[in-house]
Amino acid sequence: MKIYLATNNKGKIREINALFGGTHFEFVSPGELLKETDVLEDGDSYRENAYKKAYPLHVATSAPVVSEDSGMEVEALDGAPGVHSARFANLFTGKNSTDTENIQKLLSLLKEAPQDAGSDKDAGSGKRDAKRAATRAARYVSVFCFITGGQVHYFEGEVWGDITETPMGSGGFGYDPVFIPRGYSDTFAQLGPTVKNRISHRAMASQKLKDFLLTTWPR
Ligand code: ITT
Repeated sequence: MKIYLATNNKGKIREINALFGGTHFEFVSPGELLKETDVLEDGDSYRENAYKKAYPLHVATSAPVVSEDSGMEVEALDGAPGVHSARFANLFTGKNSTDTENIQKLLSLLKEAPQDAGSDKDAGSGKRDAKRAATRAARYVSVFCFITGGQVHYFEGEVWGDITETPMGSGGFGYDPVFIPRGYSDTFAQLGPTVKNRISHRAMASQKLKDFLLTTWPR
């Protein structure tokens, strides 16, 4: 069964179809239709932005539509870039920015942030908390929006990790070359799609969507 996926991001389409491998669902790009229903992703939350992407396409086609909004939240940057992850390097112009530009901006803002979270001897002195607040800990967040027959459903996932000091690896997309998921010592870009699609924020959220779709439209 084909379902529209309201996105311009080829990396997302590839990953989401891989995550639904073995099911009877295939996510297809709406192509030109998406241009006609193009929206400003200016919401304050992933849910809001995901809804803004899916709703106009649902109205235009009357068909079921899935969209996804995602981002990277870094502790030392108070949760930035968050919903602004895709255009982080061009925040004030609103123009699209490349993955390389976004990564460069993130790394330069993090130059002063230490890797460690403080030692036990700092406990109680306030030093450890200060250090922890300035760590390179980060999480990826993914929120799917699914609209069918005017009903809206959301599915969320996250994965925690740390931001590296330099980019490593060539797989994936976006911030993958600088994100090491917890429990691993390589970036998502080095680990490759098999590992990423098992533990990522998108994998967690899409599992929930998958359960819902399989119940709604069993094979
Ligand atoms: P659409 O809005 O067309 O879906 P987009 O790339 O603009 O595509 P978002 O608005 O959801 O998507 O922005 C998410 C950004 O967060 C994305 O461009 C990456 O920079 C980053 N990101 C999200 N998930 C990621 C992942 O799995 N790997 C790397 N970067 C990711």
